[in-house]
Amino acid sequence: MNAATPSADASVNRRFPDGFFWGVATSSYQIEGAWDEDGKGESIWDRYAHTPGHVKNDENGDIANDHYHRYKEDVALMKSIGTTAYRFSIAWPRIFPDGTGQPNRLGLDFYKRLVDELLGARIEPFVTLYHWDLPQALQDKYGGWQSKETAKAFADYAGYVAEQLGDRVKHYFTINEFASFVEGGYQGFDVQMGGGKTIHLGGAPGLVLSDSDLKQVRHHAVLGHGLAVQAIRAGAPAGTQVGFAENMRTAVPVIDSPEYVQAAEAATRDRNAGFITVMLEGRYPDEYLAEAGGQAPKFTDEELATIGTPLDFVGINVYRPGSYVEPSDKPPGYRDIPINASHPKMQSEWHIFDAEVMYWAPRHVQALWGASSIFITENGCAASDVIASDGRVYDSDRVMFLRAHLGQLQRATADGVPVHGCFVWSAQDNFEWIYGYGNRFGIVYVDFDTLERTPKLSAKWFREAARRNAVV
Ligand code: GBH
Repeated sequence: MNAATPSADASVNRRFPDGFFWGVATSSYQIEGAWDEDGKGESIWDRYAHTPGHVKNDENGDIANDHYHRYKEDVALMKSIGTTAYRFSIAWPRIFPDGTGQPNRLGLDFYKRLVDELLGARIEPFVTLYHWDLPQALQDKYGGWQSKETAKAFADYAGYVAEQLGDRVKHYFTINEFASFVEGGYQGFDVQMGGGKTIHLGGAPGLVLSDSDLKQVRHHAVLGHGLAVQAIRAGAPAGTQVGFAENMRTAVPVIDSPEYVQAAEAATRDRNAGFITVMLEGRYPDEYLAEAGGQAPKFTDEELATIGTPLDFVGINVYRPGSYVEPSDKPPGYRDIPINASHPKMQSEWHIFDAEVMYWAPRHVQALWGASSIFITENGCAASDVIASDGRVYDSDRVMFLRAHLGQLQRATADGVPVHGCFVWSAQDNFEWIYGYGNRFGIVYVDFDTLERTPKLSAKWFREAARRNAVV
């Protein structure tokens, strides 16, 4: 063998740091089913999906993957594909059917059973407290996140869960994807695609508020996060770690040079002003308030201090670049470049493809906010998966997607960005919100007639990567 021969063993130079978590993720409404069992209250997604015309083919999460009854099989499956961490969400209306008041013991018991099963399989549980299934009662009573009362109720619920599960769960995410449920649920929002095209997305509760009202909803959501962080710390044992999981709008620099990187960082800070930036800086950027003018959210200094409560880690969902930027002589010092019409994309209509985002997103988080611990709380893609005649599912495009993204993530860790784990979305195909069951994100295939689970080719890839703690 001469010096120019490449190493045959990826684990030599494409390894992740020791102790890196190889995770998969899901959320309650998307997989549990059992929508009205054991005393569970109605959620806004139950109501929204039960109303015709909202979800493709009028599908809903009534049964979904029936994970509520099949969780043991699902944990065993996760173990068999080498998973070392599982990020799942708790359905608030299972714990407090009316949003507040008396807790429902049966709902809590389900999560205790699930967590015990995970710990028995040596899979670390990571709990998300809010993945969009708000108790309908709080929507009816307060207009949901339009009121501070919902933020307070969220903190009470979060504190209660942390107290009840504190002996076995060490990591909590308060809220998943603020932008998605706030902008999507209370106004609807446009996503930039190639060739100047945009698409419009929405979700429960399906309201269309004014810009100023929307900014107030955003404020209540981050306030709910901050109050929940404090309630979790008050209720859980010392050493419990808390953060959020946000789909950061990441600006990717066109060129890897200091001016471009600086422009991309500035753009990322601005684009996330109402969520990540205020949570990590404890204040709204001046430009955000100036731009909003009379429509700025109303807040107190005390609320800002709560929103900015220091966190143990930063969680980001990474799917695609939000934009590409280059430096500009004019304020704000950067400009978006158009995305080409032929830009590659994955199956979901919003999903443009560029794995570089997996390098820049955590690197921006470290550079902008000095985060000392970062988790990639979601990364993955939908694909046109089918069971082949030999019974297998050949999702070659998902293998490409994951390998490319994890390659960029490994590059980030090699550059000293403190990423401590990555959760593939998703552990299995599931209910993809307004797209129903059409968009399959799983590394495990689910037949939604028989509910049979079949690991895909990507699960085999994941297992080998996890085993070697490296990009393979
Ligand atoms: C996440 O949402 C959700 O957490 C999860 O429940 C869902 O199943 C999964 O991803 C797959 O969709 O702002 O540039 O990223 C993602 C929902 C977030 C997708 C906003 C579209 C807009 C493009 N959406 N995104 S961008």
